Amino acid sequence: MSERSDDFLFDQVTINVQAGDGGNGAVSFRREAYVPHGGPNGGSGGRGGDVWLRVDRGLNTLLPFRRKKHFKAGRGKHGSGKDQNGAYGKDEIIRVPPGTVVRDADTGELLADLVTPDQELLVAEGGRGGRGNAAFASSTNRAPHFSEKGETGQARRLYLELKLIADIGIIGKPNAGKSTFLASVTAARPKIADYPFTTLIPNLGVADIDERSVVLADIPGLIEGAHAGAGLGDRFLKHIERTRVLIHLLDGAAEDPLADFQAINAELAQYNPALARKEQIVGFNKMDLPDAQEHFENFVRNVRRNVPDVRHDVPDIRRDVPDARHSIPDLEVIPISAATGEGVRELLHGALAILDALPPEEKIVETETMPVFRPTPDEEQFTVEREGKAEGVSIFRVRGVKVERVAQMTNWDQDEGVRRTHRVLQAMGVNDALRAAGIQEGDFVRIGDVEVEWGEGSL
Ligand SMILES: Nc1nc2c(ncn2[C@@H]2O[C@H](COP(=O)(O)OP(=O)(O)OP(=O)(O)O)[C@@H](O)[C@H]2O)c(=O)[nH]1
Ligand SMILES: [Mg+2]
Repeated sequence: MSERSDDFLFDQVTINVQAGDGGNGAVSFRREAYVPHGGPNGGSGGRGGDVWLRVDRGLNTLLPFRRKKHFKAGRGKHGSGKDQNGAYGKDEIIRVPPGTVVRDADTGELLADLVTPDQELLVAEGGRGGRGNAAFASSTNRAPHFSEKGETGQARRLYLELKLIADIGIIGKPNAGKSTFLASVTAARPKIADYPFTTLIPNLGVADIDERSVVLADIPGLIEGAHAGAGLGDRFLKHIERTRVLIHLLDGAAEDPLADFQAINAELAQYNPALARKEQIVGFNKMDLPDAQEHFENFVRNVRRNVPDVRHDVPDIRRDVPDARHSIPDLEVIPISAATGEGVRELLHGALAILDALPPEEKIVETETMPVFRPTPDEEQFTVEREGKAEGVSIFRVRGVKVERVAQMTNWDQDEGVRRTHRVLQAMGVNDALRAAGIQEGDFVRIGDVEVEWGEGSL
């Protein structure tokens, strides 16, 4: 992945997401007239907000992430007296375009391929709220003087990559008129100009035709060597992978439209043979110009002869038929003028007919890395290791989902709360494991960000 192309293409980005921390639980007691010792009524903190990705069909680039790469959900409100629980933290919803492939940036694990509009993915979970002292009241402790802190929200780095999803991809050399065509059949208003590489980010448009909607992607122009990255071609070609039918647009007024046609097809084949096998229909553009009119007949006559060569990698029994050119599937060539609108509906209809003839289920969803199977970690499990030794004092590290959560949610300045935590850790077997590991009076124990001194009876 080159930084160079990221600057303006921006179809891949790493972002940071941080879910909200849970609110803290409160310590509070009822105060009523004539009741000298009211019961505990400290409410619990609210859950922290989650971070979600949501597919927004109106987006077709990751460009907004150029400015904003950090996302944070709201923290839960703290609990308070009179059994008031804190409000939940606000969720953070990050909008992404359809076709966003989501990976954990640190492990590379594929989390999801977000292809359907409004699809949602939970990417960081909010921390739970800390319990207030009311929640700890029991027959043995009717007036607990402690509460929990809120749990820290999950933080994560995500790698997002956009691979557009469209029914029809419009491909061709730079300046062929792809964007003009898109604009003529959809409401999209891409930039159009009389120089190559006007389009740098694929444009999406929706064509309403025959009472249905089809999504078209105007892919930036391809040049020779595209498959190897020339003109950023490899970045554009990957978008073609997720289109089902190709409209191959030619500048009919160019010097040699047939050579252009073959060059592009060769790039497709070299990038990925499956691309060369994708169904195509040709739009022979700029027919309003005399040069194009002049080239048209010749193109149609010769293109058929050349198609089997272009699709040389297709295992097709028909290639063995002596006169292959009559038996290859007909490549439709529609003369059009994207500028005047002549023939554009016909071209679109032709592409639709091909689309409809395709088998309904064609895999477009990313599977190149299957999600890794991870058994849900046993929360109770933990490990103990000696982390270091300094001036005769050892430091032990305890790791585990539950131990870390318990330690993090403890208010270490509340004696009763600290004692309760000790009991929980004792019951989990943490103390025994530390003794077995050789811990001595005066050593330190680290759990998450917490560090406590070890004394017999203290932990
Ligand atoms: N005469 C004529 N000019 C056209 C036609 N279609 C497009 N053009 C012109 O050709 C030039 C290129 O058109 P674009 O639509 O920007 O071409 P493109 O294929 O999107 O180009 P890139 O984005 O650079 O790959 C513009 O000046 C258009 O006005 C047509 O049918 N007839
Ligand atoms: Mg363009």
